Amino acid sequence: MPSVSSPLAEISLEELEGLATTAQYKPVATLTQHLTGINPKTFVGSGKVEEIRLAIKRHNPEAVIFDEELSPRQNRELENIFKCRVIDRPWIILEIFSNHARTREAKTQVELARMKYALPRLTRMWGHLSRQRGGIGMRDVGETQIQLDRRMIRNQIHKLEKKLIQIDKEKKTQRKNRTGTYKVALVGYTNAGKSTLMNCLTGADTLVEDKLFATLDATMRKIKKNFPYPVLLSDTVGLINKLPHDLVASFKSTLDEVRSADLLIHVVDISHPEYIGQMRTTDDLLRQMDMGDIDILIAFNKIDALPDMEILDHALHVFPSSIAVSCKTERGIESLRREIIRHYEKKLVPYHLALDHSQAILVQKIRKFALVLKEDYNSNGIALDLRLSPGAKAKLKFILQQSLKTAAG
Ligand SMILES: Nc1nc2c(ncn2[C@@H]2O[C@H](COP(=O)(O)OP(=O)(O)OP(=O)(O)O)[C@@H](O)[C@H]2O)c(=O)[nH]1
Ligand SMILES: [Mg+2]
Repeated sequence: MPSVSSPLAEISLEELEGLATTAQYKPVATLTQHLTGINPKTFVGSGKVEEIRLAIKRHNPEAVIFDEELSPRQNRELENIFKCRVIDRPWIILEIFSNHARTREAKTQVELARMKYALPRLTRMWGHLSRQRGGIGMRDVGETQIQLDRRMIRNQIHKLEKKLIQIDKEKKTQRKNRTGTYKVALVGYTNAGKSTLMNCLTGADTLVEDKLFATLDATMRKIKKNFPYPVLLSDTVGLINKLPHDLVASFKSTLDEVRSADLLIHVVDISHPEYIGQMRTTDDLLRQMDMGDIDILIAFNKIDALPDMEILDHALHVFPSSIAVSCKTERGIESLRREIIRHYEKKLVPYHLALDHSQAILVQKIRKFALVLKEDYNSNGIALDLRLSPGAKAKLKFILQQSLKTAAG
């Protein structure tokens, strides 16, 4: 696993080992190099290439994994020299995503990202496309086969893109039905504890695992318990440094749901030595996915695992409106709940509504998505004092129109 050597690179390499293990590779040797410039042909310098070649001879590994994205040319060149499969960090991430995807949407998106990534990288070494080992097989095949495979991949990309457009349409319809409810999304670096927090807040049983990318599909739960208003909470895919570009593009659509959220809770594993870097990566990716403008509440999680409370004091000082929690001991969860409610109430606007007596049945419906402060039944009808979220206004309008239609019909 060659990488650029520096303290940051060490942490990145550790993370790469985690990724490789999750993808079911067993690391046998790690090599680093302090690069002053990138070699356009082989990424690392010729001395390091030789060193890796010798390590391959000694360990006979299944693959050599680079912690950086290699260009298709570098990938090809290195495989020719090493006579061994060469993989880079984005590909490992794609392999993991491919193994963990469960829903039709996630599977389609990952497959599309993988195809786009593989297309310029097909080599004799990688052989033709099969489903083995997360996708690209190892058979040594000729140029004609590669040409055939390229054509097959292009067709496949086209089909997958069409399928995604269809899935997207279906999801838009589902989303329309959800306007009006306050939406909160949990975002953050992989393994930060998003799914655990989701379970803590909702009492749900979402998959929690001490591995990278346990969650791939956005799960949603309506929470009523301990909240004065219904809140729709979604758990999302974890983010990571050097996420493949095609995957970011693909997941932009999965995260459509998140893009329409009223509030993002950025879950941070404060017990991780690189938590600041992880926060930065998350912020950058949120911006790339057009989510930089949504209100954010930072939740510093895993405070029970902190070796030194000064770390937390410092973080709370730098990010003053953040909340410290531990999903394990439930410390701080109540404060987080209150903070979510405070954010919600900040967004509510006063609204006065006059209804006919014949529309009395609507009051119950309105109560489900709006705060009813006062209801006055008088000879003219029903006067309501409401507090509405911006999304709830659209919902109210819809309900009133429906009621008028029914009355007219
Ligand atoms: N000590 C401690 N561990 C925690 C806490 N919260 C979560 N964990 C552990 O952290 C690991 C990751 O938790 P998840 O909830 O799966 O993390 P995630 O952010 O959903 O991860 P991905 O879905 O992979 O992005 C699990 O082993 C959890 O048990 C906490 O407050 N304290
Ligand atoms: Mg998760």
